[in-house]
Amino acid sequence: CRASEGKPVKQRLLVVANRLPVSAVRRGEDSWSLDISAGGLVSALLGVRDVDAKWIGWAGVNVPDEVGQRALTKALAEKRCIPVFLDEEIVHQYYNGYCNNILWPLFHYLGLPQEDRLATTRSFQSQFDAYKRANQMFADVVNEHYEEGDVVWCHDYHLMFLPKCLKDFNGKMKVGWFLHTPFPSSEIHRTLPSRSELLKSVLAADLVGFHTYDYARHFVSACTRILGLEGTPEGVEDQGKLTRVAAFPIGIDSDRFKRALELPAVKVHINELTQRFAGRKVMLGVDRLDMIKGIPQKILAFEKFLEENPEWRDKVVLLQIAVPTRTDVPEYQKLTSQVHEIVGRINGRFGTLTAVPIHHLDRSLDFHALCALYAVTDVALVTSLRDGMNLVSYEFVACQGAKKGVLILSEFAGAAQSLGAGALLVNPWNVTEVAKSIAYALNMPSDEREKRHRHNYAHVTTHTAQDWAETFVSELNDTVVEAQLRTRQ
Ligand code: ADQ
Repeated sequence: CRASEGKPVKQRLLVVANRLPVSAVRRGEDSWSLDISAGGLVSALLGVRDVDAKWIGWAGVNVPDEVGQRALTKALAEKRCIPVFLDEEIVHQYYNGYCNNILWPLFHYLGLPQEDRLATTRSFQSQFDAYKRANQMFADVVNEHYEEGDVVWCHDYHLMFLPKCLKDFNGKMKVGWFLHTPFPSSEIHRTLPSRSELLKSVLAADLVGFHTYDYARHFVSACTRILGLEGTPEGVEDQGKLTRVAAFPIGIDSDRFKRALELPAVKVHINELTQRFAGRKVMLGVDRLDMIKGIPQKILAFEKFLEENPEWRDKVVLLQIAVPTRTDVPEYQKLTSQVHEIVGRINGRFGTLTAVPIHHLDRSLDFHALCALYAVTDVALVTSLRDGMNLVSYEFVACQGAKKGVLILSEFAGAAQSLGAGALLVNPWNVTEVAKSIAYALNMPSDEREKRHRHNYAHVTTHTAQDWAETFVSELNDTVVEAQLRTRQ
């Protein structure tokens, strides 16, 4: 808190992310309906004490006319959101192109899309130019709303160019940047044609944060190897200017899950699911339908498990809930068909007239349905090929009460660093190993389950989203204070 005339004043925070936490639907020329999405970031920031936060981002819709833009801006202001308007062409080049076709696969070690590798190489420069233009548009909106003393927190790989744009405008602005994906090994980052420009613009921030120590280390070594700068225990130094680099592992709002489990509607749902799957162990996967989540690998491992453990065939069911994303992209359409094909084959192979081993749903579930599913699950399977953190693993743990279910977790998810001692860690590419872990999890003695669960539960309930946001914002404040002190000395 800052004090003003004796009254405490809340720290003003501008949160800048590609997407605002709302979905906007146009109802008329000048009317909009807005739905706030209670994502992890929103609940994290709602829980931060003494902060007065506003959001700046794209509303996810194209609004070409001024009347519509004015009406949307007004409606969003009531939700403490400020829109950045991006036209279709820039969304295509910046968001679909540079962010999702280049940075997303590269940061997850998947390389560039196989089929259009050459086309991507050809269009690289125009997409990068659009990326910089889009970042400048975000910066213009921040600059318009910035007041002295504000703290600006930029989020994710969409906005790596933003810290530089902001500092060019006002060197005194406190700017933090946090990456929600992994930061890959410097050997991977080196392959990016815009490698230096991106690193330099991120380094313009005062504080740079990652989910894990490894990602932070990769970033620092990219700066030392590619830019020739000096890495220090605190971060990266360039001509006397220190950019603090540190790990800030995200968490969830575990109380929200605990409260949901007490609701009568959720209890009814839990009872229904318990009856529906009586006599069978429930295994669960909840993922966005994205290549990084390793869904085909997970299902193939489950098939291997059924092959090798015939005694379990009618005693276990895998529920795979996969929210479709980027449905207009051919690679994602191919992934959907591939998953459907594998599920169909396994159900044909091991199903009976009354039961199938896999229930696969291509859809999102509402929060209460999701909590009920987590609660009835015996074994959760998180087999991401790479994942910045993976909040599903945390949510599953938070919803496990008496059951004390087992978490099988990819060693390539950031969550493996925090839940590693409680979970069964696997290499998702090794289906034989994952199949063995499934068998081990299903047969695990109750005292071992309890011990593992206790470890995970203690972590998830004490490292919350609110702690994450509070720590980042307070360190960002301190960093700038330190920097000012240095210049005064
Ligand atoms: P995501 O890749 O989206 O996030 P994750 O961390 O697992 O991955 O979060 C997904 C969220 O969506 C969870 O809250 C989950 O409940 C929800 N969800 C997923 N499938 C769902 C379904 N079928 N129905 C309903 N809800 C569903 C990115 C990074 C992660 C990082 C987070 C936060 O890729 O690595 O953990 O940001 O930094």
